[in-house]
Amino acid sequence: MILRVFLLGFLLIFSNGCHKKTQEIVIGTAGPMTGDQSKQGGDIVNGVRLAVDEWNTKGGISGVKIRLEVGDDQHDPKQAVSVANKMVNMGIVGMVGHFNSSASIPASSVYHTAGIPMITPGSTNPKLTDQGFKTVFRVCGRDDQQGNVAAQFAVQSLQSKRIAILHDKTTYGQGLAEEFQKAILSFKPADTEIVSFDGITQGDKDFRSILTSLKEKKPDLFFFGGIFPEGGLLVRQAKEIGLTAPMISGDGVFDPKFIEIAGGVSEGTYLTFAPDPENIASAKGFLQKYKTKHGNALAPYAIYAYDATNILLTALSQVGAHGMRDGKKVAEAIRNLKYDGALGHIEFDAKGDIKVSPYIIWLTEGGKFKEFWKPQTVGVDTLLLTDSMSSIT
Ligand code: ABU
Repeated sequence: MILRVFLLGFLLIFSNGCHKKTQEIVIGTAGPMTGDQSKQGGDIVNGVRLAVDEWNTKGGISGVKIRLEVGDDQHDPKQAVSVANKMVNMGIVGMVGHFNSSASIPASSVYHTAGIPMITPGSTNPKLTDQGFKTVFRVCGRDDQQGNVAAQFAVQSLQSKRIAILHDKTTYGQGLAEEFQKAILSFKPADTEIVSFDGITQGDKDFRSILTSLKEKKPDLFFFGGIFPEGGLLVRQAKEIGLTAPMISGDGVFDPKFIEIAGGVSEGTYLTFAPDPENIASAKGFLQKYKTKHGNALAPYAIYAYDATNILLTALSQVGAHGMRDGKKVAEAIRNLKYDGALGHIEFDAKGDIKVSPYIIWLTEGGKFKEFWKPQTVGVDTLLLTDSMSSIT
């Protein structure tokens, strides 16, 4: 398999039967490109493509152009493995993806076996980098970190006493719900109780029954581990059945589609995500270029895809034409990078996680997401407090 990658790492194209040959460096990206989460998949492709186009405008890597292959895993674990195998056979020398943890984790075994480095822009489940694969990286935070921040907010700021927990039974959604629950319990709040812990089925459209049972538990807050399609419906249907407790959720719900699906009742929802790139000086150039090309709609993970791609291409350029076919060498270059990108300074730890992961709490207000609260301490990691924090009330 590694030999195949070696041979295909530079794809040779013979055009029109003549003997002109064109070399290309092939990288891949993958995520949910169709279906209910295609907004996130599309944002990721846009971020990756912007970086690839910029490199190609400057001549590619040592004069060799970069070609991007896009895979649609439909956030399905089996489809993700199939996409990963296709990517390996197409000779990619690096993967920016996948997006869903339930896709990235099984796909990572395929890339690892083939010796191909992968950097996910958005898979936050801890297992991805806890597997010990030296070729796997992420530019986002982890769910033990965001679960901890959500729990601190619930206990310290909201002073919630009765907390219900829902999740979508996926690797990400259930994993995040468990991290939230673990953090709440670890704080040992004397008079705070977790009143329920239940799963819904991703793709279902009617959650009124489970929300009605949840309402009977009289929660003052309900946590949801999952993605925006179900997050939006939960908030809307909670309102319909008279459940007044606010929802708190994670980065998977952080998308304008959540507000759209909730249909005007998303106000007062709390979400964990990183601080606003609009307030980060290093992000301004990316945001300007992205908006010129794709409009002003919020694309939360596009900037992560952009930085992940630039990190991969920087590492490939460092190891050179022969080194880029050696995934271990490329991974070592990624691990040793001190990269100043759109998101700010990025360095990886031994596992492939970013060294600093600044989760905060956002609030849905006036039909928009607004930075709302930052934690004082985080049990899992140190926070980078950016200049954006000054705007938080
Ligand atoms: N981090 C949010 C959604 C992607 C994932 O499954 O991790």
